[in-house]
Amino acid sequence: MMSRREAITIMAAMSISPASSHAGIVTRDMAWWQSAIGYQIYPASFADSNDDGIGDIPGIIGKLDYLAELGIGFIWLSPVYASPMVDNGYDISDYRAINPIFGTMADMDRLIAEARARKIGIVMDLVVNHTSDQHPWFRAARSDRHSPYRDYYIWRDQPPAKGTPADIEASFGGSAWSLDPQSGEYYFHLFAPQQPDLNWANPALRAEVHAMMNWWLDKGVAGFRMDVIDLIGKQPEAGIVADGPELHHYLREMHEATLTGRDAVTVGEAWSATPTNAPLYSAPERQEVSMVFQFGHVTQFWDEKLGKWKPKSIDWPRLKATFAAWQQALHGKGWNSLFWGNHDLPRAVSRYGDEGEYRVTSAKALATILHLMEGTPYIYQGEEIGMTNAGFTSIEQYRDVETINFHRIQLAQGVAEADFLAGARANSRDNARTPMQWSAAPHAGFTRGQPWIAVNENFLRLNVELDRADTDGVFQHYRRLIALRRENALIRHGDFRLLLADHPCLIIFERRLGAECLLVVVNMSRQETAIPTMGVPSVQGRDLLTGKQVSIKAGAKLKPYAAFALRC
Ligand code: TEU
Ligand code: CA
Repeated sequence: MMSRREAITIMAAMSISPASSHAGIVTRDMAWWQSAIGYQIYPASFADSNDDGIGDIPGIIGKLDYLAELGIGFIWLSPVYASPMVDNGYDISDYRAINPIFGTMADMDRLIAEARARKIGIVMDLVVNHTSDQHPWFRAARSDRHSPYRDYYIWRDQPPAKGTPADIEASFGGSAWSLDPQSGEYYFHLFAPQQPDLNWANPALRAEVHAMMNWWLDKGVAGFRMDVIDLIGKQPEAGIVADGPELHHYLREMHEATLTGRDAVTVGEAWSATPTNAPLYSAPERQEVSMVFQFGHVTQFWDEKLGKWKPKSIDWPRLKATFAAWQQALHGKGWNSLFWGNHDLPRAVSRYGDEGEYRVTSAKALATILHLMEGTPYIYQGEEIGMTNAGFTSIEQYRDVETINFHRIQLAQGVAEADFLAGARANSRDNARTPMQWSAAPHAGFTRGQPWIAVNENFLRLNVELDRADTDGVFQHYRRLIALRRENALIRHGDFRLLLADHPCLIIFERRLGAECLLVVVNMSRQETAIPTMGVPSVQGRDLLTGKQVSIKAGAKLKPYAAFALRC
């Protein structure tokens, strides 16, 4: 049988587009999600239709034309299910109901249909590592030790002794074991105490999850983003949290029970994934998930002790090496997801670019790097106009459970308020959760009520209306990148070679497919930077993004955050 790479090379040579081909091998080898772009919506902060200050599903429907204009293929919708909202919906109390603050099930059905009419799929957030403590399963479990639901969760009669394997810390601070006063035992939760972990060792629980997934797939959703999916194989008593021994068995079983015969996309969130174990998730023959979100490029710049609260500055040679390792590890073996940001991470332009003088050019440069690698690129809402970190200056402005918990914990440990706030300003999850800036109208056109979290003060000069009207703006650049990927098998499937690996600020790589070659040249610096005498081919031609003639050669000067893509 022909390998995927061979099939694609032949297609490229014959300029067959996957959509227009009917040959079995082509449709099988080029899944729709390998040429589509994902766009993440954080519903509470996207668009508010009824002026209660909270974004909602009708608000999203009202913006579908905007998303279609951008050219996206699917929306990853952060949770809209029934939830007490301790963790903004990542604590679900009913997987088959919509939280009334976001709308109704009829709104949801309309969103699926209206999106489909624009060739956009809806990818649901599948949060099944844990439920809310208000979920009927947990209510039943805690009310009666003999309930069949008791074993849907993880219990022990004593808190673990310090230093024993089960003595695990929760992601939002404190012990992962909390006492349930009702039943007198301790239950396990890797996140907030209101997010009890499900016991995946229980086959009845797994069957319930599969049934729920099928219910959504039958409704017409395009797939799932799987929240912290690398944690479901945990064995807390043995101290095993991520990447447990049963993980891949559960994923294959889930695929078999829900995805077989369907053309859905699945993307697993896997903080523990490495270039070595990532093919286990996404190798097509293993039938697990389409791809994973991995975080190597994120966590490598966290502090050993204080983690995200003390981020290190970006070291481009290290970051380039990480990207190259991932590109190589999955080429022809699995599939990469590509992202700079999401609802848990700081804004891309603030973290990796320049949110000041070079905001627009650096946002475009970052987009060029990401969108011209192999994989499925994801855009986090607002990234397409270069939105920046929140800029909050006091703890009262924050809403996120993680930030608020760590504020309390770290201050109790002697961290100074100002130091904590500096860390939060750089890395709190709320940086990415301020409302979408649509226009210069009050509250950035997000709501006519009082927004649940403050709008970034820069909305008067940074909003969709202004940016979209500018041909040199961020939005139009994303549009062009998306179109370019659609038109070029080389961008979707070419191999990747990093040049000038050690250069401190030039990001230069080549993509090749058959006889085709693309050279990407980016200067991630505030300084004008000359191309060194060795290591970069001399190439002249038209920049595929601006149409301008450029000449890449030794000594050529690149302006701050200049970014080009040309055929070589
Ligand atoms: O995030 C997983 C997760 O580990 C993060 O909480 C991470 O520790 C933190 O953001 C680092 O900054 C997923 C969801 O994306 C997140 O929003 C949820 O809070 C979490 O799972 C629990 O469901
Ligand atoms: Ca609303």
